[in-house]
Amino acid sequence: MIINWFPGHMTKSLREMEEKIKLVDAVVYVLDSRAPFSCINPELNRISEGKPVIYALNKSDLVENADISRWITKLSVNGSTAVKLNSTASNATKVLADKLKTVCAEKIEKKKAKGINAVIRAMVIGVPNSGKSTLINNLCGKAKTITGNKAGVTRGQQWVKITPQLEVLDTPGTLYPKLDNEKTALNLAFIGSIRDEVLDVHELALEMVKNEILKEPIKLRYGVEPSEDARMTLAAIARARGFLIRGGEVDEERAAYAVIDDFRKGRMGKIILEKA
Ligand SMILES: Nc1nc2c(ncn2[C@@H]2O[C@H](COP(=O)(O)OP(=O)(O)OP(=O)(O)O)[C@@H](O)[C@H]2O)c(=O)[nH]1
Ligand SMILES: [Mg+2]
Repeated sequence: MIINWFPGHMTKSLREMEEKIKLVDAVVYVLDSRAPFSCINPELNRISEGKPVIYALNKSDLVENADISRWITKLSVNGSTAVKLNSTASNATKVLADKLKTVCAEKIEKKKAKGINAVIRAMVIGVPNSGKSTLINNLCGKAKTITGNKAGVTRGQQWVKITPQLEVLDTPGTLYPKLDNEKTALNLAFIGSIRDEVLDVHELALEMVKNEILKEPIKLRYGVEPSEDARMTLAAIARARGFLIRGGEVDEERAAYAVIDDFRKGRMGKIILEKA
């Protein structure tokens, strides 16, 4: 499957992030817990270099706790830390606000010695649809940023004041321009980080039903044994779901949308595509 996945506007987004990085004390690097490795890209690493990084393993509600714990250990190296988050749960991001204070403790203490309350500024970065804007809304307890269940919702940067002592910068989701690893591209497409408009939904669903990790969950969800022939599997899913078109033919397209949506919404169970 060929994925044309780097829209031109991302170059501009990356450049704008590079300009603002000087102004921030820390970086919150938001990863989708279902595919943390694919969410880490060299461009974002380069931009955050030299700043304390807190990895936010977001959408943790969609994977098993044990898998998250292993990723937290793996990512907590070289001065970086990691926290487990479900940004859709109320007050779930307090742990992140506390971590920001910890990594900026030196600045806070220095200002305090001068009788000033430090203002901590953090840039929130990550691939599209990883939940950056939702996380920010959770931090401030208000819908200050626009969120949406698709890639590319945030179009420009936006500062959000969380408290008088904490400000965060929302950024548009960005990908890596030169990605030649098909597995990473597919994982990003599975989790909804690549705009569906540039993907062939039917082909994407075929890739899903072929995926080793998804075989068992597909069997459990649809009562269909994935076969060697991905189209046959998709047709069997359509039949099992009663997705038929006139003449009794199976509606593969509808099955394709269902498979993708079921995975993304966690209806196939807690699935991690990349273990630590
Ligand atoms: N299950 C679950 N869904 C989440 C979580 N965080 C965000 N979402 C959902 O993920 C989708 C994308 O959220 P956004 O906050 O718009 O993502 P974003 O990273 O800002 O996306 P871009 O602006 O496109 O880069 C929305 O449907 C959110 O409700 C989470 O922790 N768990
Ligand atoms: Mg956003």
